[in-house]
Amino acid sequence: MNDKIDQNAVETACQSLDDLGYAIVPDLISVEDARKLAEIASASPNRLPGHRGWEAVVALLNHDPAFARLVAHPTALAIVRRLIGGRTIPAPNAFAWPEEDQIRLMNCDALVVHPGSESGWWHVDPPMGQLNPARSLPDFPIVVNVMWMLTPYTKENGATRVVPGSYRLRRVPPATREPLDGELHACCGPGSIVIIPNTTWHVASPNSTSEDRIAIACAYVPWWVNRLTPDCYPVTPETYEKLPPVVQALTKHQLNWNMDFKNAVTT
Ligand SMILES: O=C(O)CCC(=O)C(=O)O
Repeated sequence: MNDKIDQNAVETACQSLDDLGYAIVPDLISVEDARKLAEIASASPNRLPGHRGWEAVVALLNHDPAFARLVAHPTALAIVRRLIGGRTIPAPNAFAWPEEDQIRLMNCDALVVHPGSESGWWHVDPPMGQLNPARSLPDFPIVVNVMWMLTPYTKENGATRVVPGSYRLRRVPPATREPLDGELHACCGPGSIVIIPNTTWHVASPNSTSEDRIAIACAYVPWWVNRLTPDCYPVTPETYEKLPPVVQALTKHQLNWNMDFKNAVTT
């Protein structure tokens, strides 16, 4: 599969991220390809439960290298680089990190909302919620979550909700599962992506339909972050050997991660 960069989509998404703090890019892969990937993800046994009815299917690259296509999609990577890649041109007093190593993959997991699930809690992704709450959050993201919709994303089946503009508030949302003023559902079709930097307030919604809602979350960090939480699962050396070069470049740091979790995993 040779996915091409869509420069117009990159510009439109970056404008939306600037204005609203999130972006939707429709139809980056076909509905049929999305359906096949949903089937593969659903067959993986590596699961971590979250709130009732929600679970993460973790370390998908180890389950099947087919997910490398999503991790490496050039349109998604171009948007992520703009958000967290940093400078590309050196200055006399500031070097530029090599462009090909500016971003790295933290994890590639499926996020499944089962029928009858409850709402999640409003949050911003780590490490924002773990920073000193007496201080303002940074005004730049440290993690960018690119969520690939493999099923439709609707109000009824648990589309992620966001509060547009919340990244300007530079604080963690209230600890609630209730609707927040200004919230909206990030609705779109299978094969689309929703991009949520970890400065934007968001939450998983309840699923009142009879089918799973399935997304693949590819979370990226800048080169200066290695492992964000101890329970990020690394690609195995065997998986690494099978990955295309662009995904090897995004995951090579994971080869140094151990699996020796000393604390309860975070979900
Ligand atoms: O599954 C969802 O809709 C949201 C997931 C989420 O909040 C997260 O991955 O941080």
